[in-house]
This record gives sequence, structure tokens and C-alpha cells, in this order.
Amino acid sequence: MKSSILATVFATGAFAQSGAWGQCGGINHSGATTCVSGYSCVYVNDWYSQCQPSAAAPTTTAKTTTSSAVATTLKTSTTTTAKASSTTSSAAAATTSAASGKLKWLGVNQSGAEFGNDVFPGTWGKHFTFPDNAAMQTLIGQGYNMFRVAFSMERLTPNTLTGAFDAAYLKNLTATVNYITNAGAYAILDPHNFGRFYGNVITDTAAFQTWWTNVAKQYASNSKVIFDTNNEYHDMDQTLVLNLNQVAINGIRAAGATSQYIFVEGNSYSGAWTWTQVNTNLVSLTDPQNKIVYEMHQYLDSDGSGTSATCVSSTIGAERIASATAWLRANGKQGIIGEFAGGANSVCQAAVKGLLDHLKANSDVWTGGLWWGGGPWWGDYIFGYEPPSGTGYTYYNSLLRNYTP
Ligand SMILES: *[C@@H]1O[C@H](CO)[C@@H](O)[C@H](O)[C@H]1NC(C)=O
Ligand SMILES: *[C@@H]1O[C@H](CO)[C@@H](O)[C@H](O)[C@H]1NC(C)=O
Ligand SMILES: CC(=O)N[C@H]1CO[C@H](CO)[C@@H](O)[C@@H]1O
Repeated sequence: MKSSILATVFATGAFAQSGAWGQCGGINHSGATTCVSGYSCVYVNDWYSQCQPSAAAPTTTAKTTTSSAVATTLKTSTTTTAKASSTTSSAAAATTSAASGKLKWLGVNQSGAEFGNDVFPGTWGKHFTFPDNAAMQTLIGQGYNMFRVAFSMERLTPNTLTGAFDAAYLKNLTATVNYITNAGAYAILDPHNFGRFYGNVITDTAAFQTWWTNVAKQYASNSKVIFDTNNEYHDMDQTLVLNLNQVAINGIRAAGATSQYIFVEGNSYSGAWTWTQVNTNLVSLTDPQNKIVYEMHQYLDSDGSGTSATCVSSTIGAERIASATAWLRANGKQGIIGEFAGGANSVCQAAVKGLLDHLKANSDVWTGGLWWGGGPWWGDYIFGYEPPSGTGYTYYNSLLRNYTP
């Protein structure tokens, strides 16, 4: 489904100059090879060249200033300055350069509380469960410092978006969150809802803002909680995705939760590889606390869906996120790969290593990544990361440990 979106976008550019962040070259690219005024065609990888702001444009200076301001809260500004000045020379160069930076976060998605999403409210222990504290403790012992806790909005607020909490579900969710943060790690609250409530796209932005105010009030005093506005918006109006993210930020800050990071997600399943074709309008999101992190997801199978253990190539990891790296840097933003994975085989292993090396080499804009996925009910799932015997954990832990903060 992602490839058809790409085909459409590329086809429309066939007889014109490519616009800002549009494709302008690459193997089999049949569209425009020149860019609109103020943008230059920059090689990203063999399959993809992109219209990026021209080096000498005055906007570059302004963007660098923004990036330094963001960096104050996240990273040293020296790293940012060095990286920012080389932005337009080549995003691909960073792919092959030494992975010298340091990730702020490396962690694992935790599934369970969102399972059984065809049965609401469902039964604890049958349709859904919560993450296993002992398994997370094992991962923390290995150096991981972040968990993304998936849950279902329908189970937390069963009646309406603005309605009361289910006290038992909230209690269990909060117990998981507190376990993680008391152990010194970060807990991401991930309403795993794809921008929908009981299957319907959320269009009532006022209600969504209230939902977030109510939820954030529960966690306002815990600075190790991170709010993720929603998992993987898809097939939605692009302005609606912008608005839902913005009212979530507004609602969270209105709750008095002012110390926490907020992860925003994009349309088209928040894919990093399509970000610059789909989600560029999200650049205008604002946060009075300046703690927005752009959460993108990236799988390495042919359609990017994360449903196959076969990776496209040993270099696909870095290639698929390179254009997002350039976008983050040019706009002075911070990002995280909130979901990534590969099958237990040597091609995927090289691709995952390439992705992590790219994150590290570009740690002025990338804060880290989260493997998909952990949780007690994955069984022999191809990407399962539950200690001690999960397929992904046994194959990838020795590699990922090299990247823990
Ligand atoms: C380019 O197009 C040709 C002919 O359609 C095809 O055989 C080839 O696989 C394509 N290459 C890539 C990299 O997509
Ligand atoms: C919460 O967890 C307890 C076990 O700790 C379980 O008995 C209960 O059913 C759970 N309730 C919900 C709604 O998750
Ligand atoms: C790639 C992948 O595993 N995606 C998962 C995202 O989360 C939902 C809900 O847990 C799963 O059904 C998907 O398989």
C-alpha cells in the first residue's frame, strides 16, 4: 500500500520541476530531474535524489538557529553545528561515515495491552495483558533505557473520548509505567489506535484534546513519561493529522505536564521512507516547551510493512531513513525511529546494523530507536524481543547492545 502512494506522488511530478522535498532522481525515476527555485537536487541513494533547500539560501541560517535552540535541551550544540553545516553536501555521505555519535535512547516496544482489538473491552488474561516487569528488568540490565507501552484508547475511556477512565485498566497501565520509570528508564504512552476510536477516524479535535488533557494529568509529575500522540495515522486527511498532533500537544501542556517529551507521528503509518513525500506539513507543529520529537517507523521488507523476515538488501536500513535525516536536519528537528525490526538472518542483520550506524552518525537529529517488539504474548513471532528466548532477542541482542546509551 505504501508503494502505490509513492507511485502516485512521483507520477504527478513527471512533467514539472520537483517541489520542496520532492524526488528528482534515482534508478527508474521518470519524473522531473530539476527542482523549484531555492532547492537543489541532492543525491540521497541510488534510488532516490531529493530537492533540498539550496546551500546558500538565507533560510539555511534561520534553520540552523532553530536547530541549536532545540539542541540545548537534547544534545550539545557543538555536534549540531558541525552536522548542520554539512547538511546539503550529501545525506548519503553520513551513511558511510564512522558512527561516532551516541544515541540518547534505545529501547523496545511493549505489546499486550492493545492486543485483542476486535473485542472491547475484552478480558484481561484472555484478549489482552500487560508487559512483564521481569522481562523489562532483564532488558534494562542489558542497557536498554526506553519502552513504548502500547494500549487501547477504547479500553482506557470505554464510553467517549471525553468520558471517564476505566479505573482498573488505568491502574494497570500506570503500574507498568511506574515500574519502568522507577527503574530509571523512559516510558512512552502509546495509544495504539491508528488515529481511530472504535474503528472510526477521530475528527473531533476538541474531544481529542480533552482526552489528552485527561490522560496527561495522570502523569504530569513524572518527567520520565513520554506522550506519543497516536500510533500510525494512515489513510487520513493530511491536515487532520497535523491538527490532531497539535491539539494533543496543546492538551498535554494544558494538563500541567510541561517537563515531558512529546512524540508526534505522521500519516502513512508514520513511515520514515515516505516522510518527505507525505508528512512535510508537520514541520509547523509548535510546542511552548520545545520538546517535540518526530517519531517515524521503518521496516526493511519489500513493502516496508514489517510482515516479512526477508530484508530488501544489506544496505536498505540506512537508505530508507536517509531522506528523513536530511529533512530533520534542514528543519532543525529531532526524530526517533519508534519501530524497526528485521528477520533473524544475515542480510537483515547487516541492514539493521546500517540503520543503527546511520542513527548514531546522525545523532544530532536522531535521538534513538525502538525495536518492534517485546511483550509476553508474541510466542515465536519473527521479531519477538521477549527475553530469554524471543526470536529477535536471541538473534539481535548482542548487536543492539553495542548501541545502548
Ligand atoms: C527498473 O526497471 C526495470 C524495467 O522495468 C526493472 O527490470 C528493474 O528491476 C527496475 N530497477 C529497480 C531498481 O527498480
Ligand atoms: C489488571 O491486572 C490484574 C492483575 O494484576 C488483573 O487481575 C485485572 O483483571 C486487570 N484489569 C484490567 C482491566 O486490566
Ligand atoms: C509490524 C508490526 O508488527 N506491526 C504491529 C503493530 O501493532 C499492531 C497491534 O499490536 C500489530 O497487529 C501489528 O502487527
